[in-house]
Amino acid sequence: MTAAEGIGASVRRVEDPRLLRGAGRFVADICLPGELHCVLVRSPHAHALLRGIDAERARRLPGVIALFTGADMAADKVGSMRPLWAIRSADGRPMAEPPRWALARGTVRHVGEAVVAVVGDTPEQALDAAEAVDIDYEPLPCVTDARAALAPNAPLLHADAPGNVCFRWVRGDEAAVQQAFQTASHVTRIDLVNNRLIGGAIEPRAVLAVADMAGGRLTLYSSTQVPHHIRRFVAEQLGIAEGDVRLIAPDVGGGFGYKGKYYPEEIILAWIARKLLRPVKWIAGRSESFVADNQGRDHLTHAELALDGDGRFLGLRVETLANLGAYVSMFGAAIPSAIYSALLAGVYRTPAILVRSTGVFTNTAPTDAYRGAGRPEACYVLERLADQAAKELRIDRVQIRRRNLIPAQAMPYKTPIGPTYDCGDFPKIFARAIELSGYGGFAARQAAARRAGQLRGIGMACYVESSGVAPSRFATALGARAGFFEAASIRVQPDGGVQAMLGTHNHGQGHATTFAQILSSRLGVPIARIAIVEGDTDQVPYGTGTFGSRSIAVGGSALDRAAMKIIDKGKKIAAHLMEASADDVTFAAGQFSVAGTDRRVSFAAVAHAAYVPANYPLETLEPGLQETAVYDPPAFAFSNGAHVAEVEVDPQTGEVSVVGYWAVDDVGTVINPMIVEAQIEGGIAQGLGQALCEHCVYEASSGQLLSGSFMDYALPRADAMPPVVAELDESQRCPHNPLGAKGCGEAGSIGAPAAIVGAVLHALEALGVTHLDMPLTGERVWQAIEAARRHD
Ligand code: MCN
Repeated sequence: MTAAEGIGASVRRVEDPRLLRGAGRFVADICLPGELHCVLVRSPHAHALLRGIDAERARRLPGVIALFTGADMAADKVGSMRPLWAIRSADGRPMAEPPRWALARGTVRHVGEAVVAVVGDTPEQALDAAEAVDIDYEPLPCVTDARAALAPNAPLLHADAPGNVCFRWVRGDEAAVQQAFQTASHVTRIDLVNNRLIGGAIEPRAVLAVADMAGGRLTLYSSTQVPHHIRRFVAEQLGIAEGDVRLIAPDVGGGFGYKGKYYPEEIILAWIARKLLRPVKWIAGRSESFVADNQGRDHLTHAELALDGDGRFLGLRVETLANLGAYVSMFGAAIPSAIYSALLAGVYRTPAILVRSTGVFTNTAPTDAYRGAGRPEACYVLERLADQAAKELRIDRVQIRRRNLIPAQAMPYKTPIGPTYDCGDFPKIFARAIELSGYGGFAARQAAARRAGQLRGIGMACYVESSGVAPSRFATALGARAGFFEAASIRVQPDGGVQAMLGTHNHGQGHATTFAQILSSRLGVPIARIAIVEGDTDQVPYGTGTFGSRSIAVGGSALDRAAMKIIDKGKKIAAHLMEASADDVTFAAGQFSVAGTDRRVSFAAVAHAAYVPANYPLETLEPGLQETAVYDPPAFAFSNGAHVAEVEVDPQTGEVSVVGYWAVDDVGTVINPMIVEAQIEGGIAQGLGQALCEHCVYEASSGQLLSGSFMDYALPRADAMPPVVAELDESQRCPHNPLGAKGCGEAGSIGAPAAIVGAVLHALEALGVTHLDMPLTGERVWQAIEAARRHD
C-alpha cells in the first residue's frame, strides 16, 4: 500500500483535481455578507511632500462609505512597519530603520505608495471615489539607482539615513584577502548587474478583514506565505493581543517569496474592519501589483578573484550595492547581507574572502525575497568570475571549476565566510552534469549550428544553497526578530484517518501530497486518508511559513517527529490492548506487534481504542491520539547542484534560444521525485526569465516604473523553455534532520541565470563580446554583436 505512496514515490499531486476544476478557494472567492471594498489611492510621484488631501468630492459619490488617510491612522496610534530582520553595520551600529507607515504620512517615497484608503459598497464605487480624491503633492527630486543614491548631492530619502545608507555590512578577513591578492599570479575583475525582478504570481495579492463585533476578534484572510508572521505583525501594529487575530491564508496562487512578507494592505484592512465593524476586502489589480509588491534582486557588484598560475582560487573580494527601495522590507536588509554573503564561498575552496555590501535607499518599491533571495546573486558572482578567469588564463571552464571544487572528503567543510557545509559531493555532481550534457560532443553541435548560421554556446553553474532556512540561533544572532522553527500537530481520528496541521504554507509546492507521503511512510496509512492543514493560525499550533526552501527540511522534520510521538503513544495503547509491555511492542507497515509473537493490532484498531478507552490505565495513559512536535534545526540544509545550459544565438537578431538544459541536484532524501523535478524546472523558468527577458526598469529622472505591465515586463513563455533533463542525487542525505532532506524550491532559480549567461557569452566569444549584463534580450545581444563588429 504505502511503498507506492510513501517517501520516494512520484505520487501525483492530490491538490490538483480540486484546483483544476475551479474549486479552489482564494481570497477573492470568499464573499461575506455586508462586505465592503477598499481601493487604495497610490502616489503617482516617486518622491513628494504631501501638501494636502481633499476628499470631499470623493466622499459625496454614491456608495462611498469612508475615506482614510495616514493622519487617521496616526490619530489611532497605529505604529510604523518594522522590518523583521535588522542587521548591524560593520562598525557595530544598528542599520537605519526609518519609519514606514501603512498609509503615507507627510512624504511619499516611491510610485505606488498608498496614500488614501477608499471604502465603498462595490469595488467600482470605491474606484470612482478614489479617482475623485484630490491630493496636493509637492514633487521632490528622486533617485532610483543605488550608485546614484550614494552620490554626495543625491536626493535624501530619510532624515535618519544620512547618505541614503541603511547599512554597511562587512564579512571576512581583510588581511588574509590582501595577502592572497599580493601573492596571486593573476587577478580577474568583473562588474555585474543583478537585474531587478517583479514577482508576477498568477493570483495578485488580496486581503479580506473581518472584525467580530461581539468578541473583538479579528479574522484576516490574506494571500500570504507566512500566516503567523502576519498575525503577529497585525496584532503589534494595532495593539491587540496576538491570540485575538486569526490569520487564514487559503489557496494562494503562487508566492515566489514576495508574498512571504507583510505589507501595508494587511494593516490598513485590519484597521478599517475594526473601525467600520464590517468585512472589508482589497484585491490588487495587476497594474497595482507592479508598483505595490516587493521586487527582487537589484545588486551592483564589483568582484575580484585572485588566482595562482594554475587557476586555483586564492582570494575573493566582493563589493555590492544593494538597492533596498524606499523602505526596509521584512527581510530586505538580511538578504543582501547575512544570506548573500554567507554563500560567497559557494562550492569552491577559496581560502580568503571579504565581502562588503551596502544597503541603499532609493525612490523605488522595496526589495525583498524573490525566489532564491541572495543565493542566485552569490552564485552569479562566483560563476561569472570562474568563467572570466578561465578565459583570461586560457583554462577550460570545466577544468577551472574542477580544480577548485571542495572535495567530498573535506566535509564537514568550514568556509572562510561563515557556514560549515556538513555534506555534499560537489565534484561528483558537477562531473555528472557535464557528462549528462554531452559536453564532449559540444564542438560537433557548435559546428553544425555554425553551418546553419547560428552561434552556439554552452555554460555551466555550480551552486550551494542554504535551504531549510531556519536555525533560530543563527537568524537571531544576526538580527532576526523571530524564531525560525516549525511546528506540526497530528490528530489521528477515531476511524484511523489522519489530519496534520503545519505552520508552513502551500502555494504551489505540493505540500498536501509530500507531507501526506511522509505520514504514509511513517504511519502506514494510505494518503487518501491523510489531510494536511496549513494556513490557519487557529488550527495550526505555530509556524514560520514557507520561504527559503524550508518546508520539507524544517516543517517536514517537525511532522516526522510528531509521527514518531504518535507511534510511541500508539505502542502504549497497543500494549494495553495486547496485554504486553510497551517496550516489547514494535511498529511497522501499519501494524503494532509484540516482538517474538504473532500478536498484532492495526493502526486503525489502536486509533479506535484511543477514543473508546475501555479499561484504560488512566493514570499512565491518556485517551485520544494527537501529538505536536516542534523542530528547530541546528543548521541550514545545504542543497547543491550543477546546471548546464546550451544556447543558440541568432547573429542577425541577437535572439537567444536555450536549446538544452541539464540539472543535477542534491536535495538529500527525495520525498516525491516528480514534484522535486517540477520544482527545479519551475525555478529554471524563473532563472531563464532573469537571464533573458525580465527587467524591472525605473526612469531615472522621474522614478516612474517603465516596466509596469506584462506588455513591458517580459515573463518567459512556455516556448522559451528548453527540454530540461533533471537528475537527483540522493547519496548525500542531510545529516542533521530526521528525513535527510534538503530543500529544492529555489534550486533552479539559483543555477539558471549564471549557466545561461555563461552559455551566451561562450556563443559570442568568437565575435569578441566579453561581457553582457542581464537580461540578455535580443536587442541587447544584437547591440553587443554590432559593437564588437565595429570594434573589429
Ligand atoms: N520536496 C521533496 N523532497 C525534497 C525536497 C522537497 O519532495 N528533498 C518537496 C517538498 O515536500 C515540497 C516541494 O518539494 O512539496 C518544495 O519543498 P521545499 O524545497 O522545502 O520548498 P518549500 O515548500 O519551502 O517552498 C518554498 C520555495 C520557494 S522559497 C519559492 S520562492 C517557491 C518555491 O518553493 N515559490 C513557488 N516553489 C514554488 N512553486 C510554485 N508552484 N509557486 C511558488 O510561488
